[in-house]
Parts: sequence; structure tokens; C-alpha cells
Amino acid sequence: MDVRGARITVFGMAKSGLAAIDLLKRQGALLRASDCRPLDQLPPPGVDFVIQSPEALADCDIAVLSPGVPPGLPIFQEAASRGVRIVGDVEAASWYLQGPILGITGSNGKTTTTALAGHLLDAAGIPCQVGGNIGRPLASMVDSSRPDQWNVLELSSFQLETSHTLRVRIAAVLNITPDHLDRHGAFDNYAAAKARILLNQAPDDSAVLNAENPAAAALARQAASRVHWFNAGGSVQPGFWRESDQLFANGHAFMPASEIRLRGRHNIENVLAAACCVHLAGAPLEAIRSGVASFAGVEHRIEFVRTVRGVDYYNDSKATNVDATLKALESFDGGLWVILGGKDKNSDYTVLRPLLEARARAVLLIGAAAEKIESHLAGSVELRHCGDLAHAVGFAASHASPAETVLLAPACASFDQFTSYEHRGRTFKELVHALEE
Ligand code: UMA
Repeated sequence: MDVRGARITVFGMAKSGLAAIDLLKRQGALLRASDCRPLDQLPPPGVDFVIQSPEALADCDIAVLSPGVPPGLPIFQEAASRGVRIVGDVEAASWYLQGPILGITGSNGKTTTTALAGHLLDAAGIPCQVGGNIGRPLASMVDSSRPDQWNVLELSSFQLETSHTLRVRIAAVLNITPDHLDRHGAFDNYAAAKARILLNQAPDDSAVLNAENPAAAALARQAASRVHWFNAGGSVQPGFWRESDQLFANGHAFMPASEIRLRGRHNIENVLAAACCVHLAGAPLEAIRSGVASFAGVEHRIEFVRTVRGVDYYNDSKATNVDATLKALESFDGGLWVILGGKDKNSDYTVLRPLLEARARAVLLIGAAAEKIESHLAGSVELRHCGDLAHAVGFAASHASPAETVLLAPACASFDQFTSYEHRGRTFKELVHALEE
């Protein structure tokens, strides 16, 4: 795409928007920056700035939206009706990206699967770079892209919704369950955004779909590419599956599931999906096996921290919603001291009751949501108000017995006491590392 002389406004002055400005400026476009926050609250964009408003779209040929900026806002709909092209930052960056894309989307597991796919390609000696929703905007990957190198991308519904010509050679859809309904309005719209990962596929491209997830599996009907399946619950052809303790690739047992270091059934799905994708990209099964066995997971996602006096500590600070906390609880057999709480997101915590009753010794409550969670869980499991993480870790350390587990999986956002879930997770790990043997 030749954007020389084109008038482009980039919306959202955080990671994605700043990277898009940098890229498009070098492509010769005439740039303007916009954000709903005033300039004095933003990093300097280095180009003219107009607050998010119809004026920001005046005399504009293309609007490039950061993932967090909803394209359904009236100002964008009005601009589109005047012929302004509305695209996402991933779409704009893809115009200049070299090399094929291996893209991964899904409601849960996409960061782990993306990181693992990159790790497996490395293990197989196949050149790749990893980015997208995982935290590295595609625009900042363009300069380092090469024709013979895979771009392994985590793609969110926000990024796919505003992509039009993006071609994903190997596209995995891990699962589609309700999420981000505040942005997409209805589940069907959200699922349709995810389905766009298949939009520009050709017959020699591949769609890698979860046979067990109805909304993901249903995409087989609209795929123009070859469909490959993955299934943690038994055989499926063509594709990758788990049967008792063995992982199979198109009928060949290639590794025992017990060699996977990540916990939980959902991580078996993630491993099968990543393995299937990288095998399609040319990675041999032996390299996949050694790569899977050496992958310790992603920070803040059921991350093992340390064993102190026989008690294991796990950091799942990324469990910022109830569904993620359920997945974490399912990953352990019992003996859990679970730290819950933070900033409530209008969640229903009662759905945690059955698993907590079955697996938790106690729940340690922290943060602003503590009282609401208490009212939702009362009578199901022992509850202890700890106030903050330091007191929760201290209480768990002095009460948990050897072979038990302390799990931070808070089911809430972090913003009441921390700047981000990463900040919360790092604080937890520091507290655990400070415990005395
Ligand atoms: N803003 C506006 N107008 C609006 C809304 C927001 O101007 O109507 C501004 C904000 O004031 C802020 C900026 O937009 O200045 C933020 O943009 P952004 O939210 O797109 O943030 P980035 O830092 O660019 O991060 C984005 C992704 N964020 C979202 O999708 C919300 C990051 O995913 C991603 O890692 C990054 O691009 C690089 O690709 C985060 C995320 O939460 C981790 N993703 C969701 C998820 O995983 O569930 C989809």
C-alpha cells in the first residue's frame, strides 16, 4: 500500500498508536495524532495532535485505530460514510510486513499458545518473531521482518475487527466463549470478529481449530483453507490430539502429556494447538517434543514461583476474571490457599463455589472487592480478610502445610491496589521470594 501523501489520523496514543505513527511517517504519510485524553496526559506523539472528535477526522483519508479504540463510535461511522478508510493498527502494519503470518486468536490461552509457538519454532531452528496482542505492536515488527521469517502473532478480536486485507497463512482459533461484550455488543459480533482471522485465507493456507469448542469448530464451514483440528479429548483427523497420556500428530504418538510443564487441561489444548501450527510451518515432531518439554510458561499465568517449606506458590495474576480463576482452580487437585480480590468488574463470584468447596483449604480476600466476594462465597469455604497481598502471603505461609499450594488467582482487576496485573504479580513474587525457608 502506497501511503505517500495520504492524510492519516492515528487514534490512541499508547503502544500501538505510537508505533503506527512511527511506521507510517517513514512511509511518507501526512500524520495526525488523536486520543480521547488531552495532550498533557500523553507521551509526545511527534506530530500534530487533535483531541478525539469529528475535527480529528477532517480532511482525512485513512483513520488508523489502536485496538482499544472502538470502531463503532459514531465519529468513525460518520467518517466511513464519507469514504474515510477505517483500519486497525495491525491492518496498517500488515501492508509493510514481510514474511508469512502464523496467527493465534481465542478467548483464553492465546498468549501462552503464541509464546509457545514462537518457542517451538526457535527449538526447530525456524526463523520467527513474536508479537501482536502479546504486547508488541505489529508496526514495531515491520523493520525486523524478513521474507523467510514467520511472524507469530497473538491477534485479539479488537485487532481482527478492524483488519480487512490481513492474510494469516496459519490461523488458530483456540476457543470462543463470551468476552468483551461491552465492546462487541453481542456474542455473535464477537465471534464474527474472531472469524476474521480466516478472512483472506487461500486454499493452501491452514485453519487450526479446536474440535471441542462449538463456536471455534463451527468456523470449519467458512474456512477457504485446509482445516486441521486439535482435541484434548480424543482422536481427530487431520490434526493433533491427546489420548490418555499420549499426544498424537496425525496418528503418530509423539510425546507423553506428562512432559508438559504447564498445568491444567486447557494448557494441553494450548500445546496441541501450538504444536499443530508449528508442524504446519515445518517444525519436526522431535523438535516440538523437546520444545514443549522445555517451555515453562508465560509470566503471571499459573506461573510457578517457588517451594517454601514444602508449600508451592503459583502466580496467576493474569486471572483478572472469574473464568480465568476457574481454569486455574481446575489445574490443581486440592490443598489450595487461594488469594481472591481486587477491583470488581461486576462479576458473579458464586460460580467459584463448587470448585472452591472441592479444592480450597481457604480463601484469602484482598482489595476492594473483598466484601462482595465474601457475600458471594459465604458458607462454601473458609474465608479470611487479609486486606492486601503482603498479609495474604504472610497468612498463607504461616498456615499452609507441606504439599499444599498457595495460588494468587484473584478473579478481579488489579487497579485498586496496583498499576496493572503485572505489577500485582511481581509484588506477589517478591513477597514469596522474601519468605524464609
Ligand atoms: N483511547 C482513545 N480513544 C478511545 C479509547 C482509548 O484515544 O476511544 C486511548 C487511550 O486514552 C490510550 C490509548 O487509546 O491513550 C490506549 O490504546 P490501546 O488500549 O489500544 O493500548 P495499547 O497500549 O496500544 O495496547 C494494545 C492492546 N490493548 C487493547 O487491546 C486494549 C494490548 O493488548 C496489546 O498488547 C498492544 O496493543 C500491542 O498490540 C492488551 C489487552 O488487554 C494486553 N488486550 C485485550 C485482551 O487481551 O483481552 C484485547
